[in-house]
Amino acid sequence: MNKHGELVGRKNEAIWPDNGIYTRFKYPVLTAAHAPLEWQYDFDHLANPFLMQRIGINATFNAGAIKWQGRYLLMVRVEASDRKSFFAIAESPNGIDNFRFRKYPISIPQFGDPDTNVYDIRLTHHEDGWVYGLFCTERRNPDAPEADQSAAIAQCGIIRTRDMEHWERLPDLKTNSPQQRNVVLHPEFVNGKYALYTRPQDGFIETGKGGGIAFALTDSMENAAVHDEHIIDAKKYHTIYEAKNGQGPAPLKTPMGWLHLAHGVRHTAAGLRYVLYLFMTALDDVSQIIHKPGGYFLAPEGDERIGDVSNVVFCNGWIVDDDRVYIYYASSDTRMHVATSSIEQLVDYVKNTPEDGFISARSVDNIRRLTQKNEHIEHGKATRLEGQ
Ligand code: M1P
Repeated sequence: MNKHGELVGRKNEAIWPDNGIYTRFKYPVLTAAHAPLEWQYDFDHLANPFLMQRIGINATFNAGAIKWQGRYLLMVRVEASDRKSFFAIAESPNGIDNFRFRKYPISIPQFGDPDTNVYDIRLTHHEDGWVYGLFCTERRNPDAPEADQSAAIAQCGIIRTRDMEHWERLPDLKTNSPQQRNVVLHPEFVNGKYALYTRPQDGFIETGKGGGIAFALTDSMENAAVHDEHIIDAKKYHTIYEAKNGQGPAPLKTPMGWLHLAHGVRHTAAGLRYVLYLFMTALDDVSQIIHKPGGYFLAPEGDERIGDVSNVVFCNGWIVDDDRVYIYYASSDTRMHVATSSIEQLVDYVKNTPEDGFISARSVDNIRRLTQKNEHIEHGKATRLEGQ
């Protein structure tokens, strides 16, 4: 078998011991090297006598996810060497390895002003029957001076499909915020409307008075427009989400509430650090947070720390299959990984992990309380042994 075939067909291995919350895997599920060779090389010997790579693939990351007709599908943000991102679907029979890209990347229909760049799609199989893909569409800020060639405007683009093959483009989401990123569609109607988690922000980089996870309703997805966004999970001083945060994939329904996965961003001397955290909203009010563990759920480890944008983990796709949850996260804007858990474990985690007390003294209290509890358990064991 050739090297590409070996890489794509490599069996993944769970890493033990895990932390009781989720299990990581040894190999990334997708890297730039997984991209089909046909995308990169002209195999016509006469036209390409040196067998030169004609098109470079730089990274495969930030994938939306869905289980479709028995297979695990990732709708991956592929970034070519020209820095443009696009979407391509990779499929696996088991969710942890053997992800293979479909023959062609997806051609997103244009709507109005063409997208300069598209990224970070969230897939939602809505109860209206459509699978929606909400993604970030980026265009140059037309008001930026000529000297500034990096000022951009980010907004939420929308596509939908019934077969994961053919995509219909809908008009971009309209909001009152100058910029939007990390917009996610809730899978059920709320009060007869479509419900969105949004991330309003004042500037492309600086979030200003925005930067938290907001909630909003729209009457339709054909002309999606929200008039009122209210922040339900704000950025906060000296937490893992002090700079900004964003909803990850669409929330998962459990008997106890809706499980949410999000990313939080903090400042460090070495730049921004992105980690993942979980929270739960109420079944009867999907904008009401009822459990929110303190700290991060998953942070970059080992090789995950290094990449094009180091010290980042980002997740916009997870799949629940019976009770098992497949969490697809990207590291450092470079490659895709999977971690597995279960609904039961994740619900236990959100309910029983101490909340953030926002001051060091409360963190110490939590550790002392747990240590004392363990002391009693040890003492009880010793007493039982003496009595034997
Ligand atoms: O580089 C880290 C991430 O930065 C952005 O995320 P956010 O809008 O939350 O800051 C996005 O560009 C994302 O794709 C990227 O992974």
